[in-house]
Amino acid sequence: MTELRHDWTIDEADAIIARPFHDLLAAAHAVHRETFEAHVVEAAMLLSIKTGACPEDCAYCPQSSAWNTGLEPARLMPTTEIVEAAERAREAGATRFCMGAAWRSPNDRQVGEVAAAVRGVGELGMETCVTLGMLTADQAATLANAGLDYYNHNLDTSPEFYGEIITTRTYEDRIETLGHLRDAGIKLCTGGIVGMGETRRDRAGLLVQLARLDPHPESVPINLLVQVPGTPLFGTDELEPLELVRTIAAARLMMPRSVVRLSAGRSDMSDELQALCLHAGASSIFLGDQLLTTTNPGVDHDRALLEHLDTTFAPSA
Ligand code: SAM
Ligand code: DTB
Ligand code: SF4
Repeated sequence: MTELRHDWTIDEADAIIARPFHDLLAAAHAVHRETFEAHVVEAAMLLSIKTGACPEDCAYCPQSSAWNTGLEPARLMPTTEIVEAAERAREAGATRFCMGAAWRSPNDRQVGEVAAAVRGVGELGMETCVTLGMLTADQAATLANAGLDYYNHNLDTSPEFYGEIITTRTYEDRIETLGHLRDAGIKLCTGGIVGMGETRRDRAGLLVQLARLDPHPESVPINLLVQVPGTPLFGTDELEPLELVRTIAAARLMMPRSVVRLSAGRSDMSDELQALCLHAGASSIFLGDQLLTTTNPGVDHDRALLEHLDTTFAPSA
């Protein structure tokens, strides 16, 4: 069993990503099989529970109030509606229900309302995940008391490139929230986005930040940038697709026991590219035809893809 390490350097990560393609994939797939059943994929489903009108200026995000993307903002959804959506997700085969809110950092009343939704979804027997922006230690404890399983809080890119993408918060702000979540005993879902014009060394820098966390995040989402008209990153040169595969393979080798999720951007990926990403060590996807505000392949498409790969969705927890 591969030893876990928390002292990775950027040069090491860069060298892993640069390894000859078939060597890199063979190594990553072998390490993947140490921990995961190669023909099983976890299915999560995502719901935007508060949409748009976000005060942050993330250059990739259609929900920022800084950009004109034509997105219709929506206030926080009532708990009953959230739980009904979770029931539909469970029927579609999802085992984890992820609730996203376009806040920079929620206030205590908002955290309390989301905690009630977490309780309601948890009672369905589904794993719960929320992503609400930055939290205080007390707010993390409130969510833990509601039985929250995972919190998504992405580092998104390297510290060096971060200022090109987001100026309304710092890298340190994100690391601080990850610390509060750890202290509250909530599992971490933290990863980032590739294809934003970053260098390979930036992608290595992101992976090093994630793999230096001790313990490693339980869940590492790798998003391919979804280019939304009106956002600053619309029109960015497309990432050479195999760079996504290499990044996932490196994440697998650096965080051998973390679940790597092939997250946003799958509507823009061929089935063959997705198959390579799953072979390289991704073992979780978002089900359904919508992520937060952008499209996703849809349940029928994903069931057919998995069938072609002799792969099944993980049974409910
Ligand atoms: N507002 C909270 C935050 O930023 O942490 C939670 C919601 S935010 C939309 C969740 C994540 O979605 C971001 O951290 C980012 O990695 C991802 N994301 C947002 N827009 C994206 C896009 N256009 N393409 C790919 N990933 C995106
Ligand atoms: C994550 O890393 N990606 C998901 C989930 N965690 C919250 C969100 C993707 C959002 C893609 C753009 C959109 O749909 O708004
Ligand atoms: Fe706001 Fe999150 Fe979008 Fe950034 S990624 S603009 S914080 S919703």
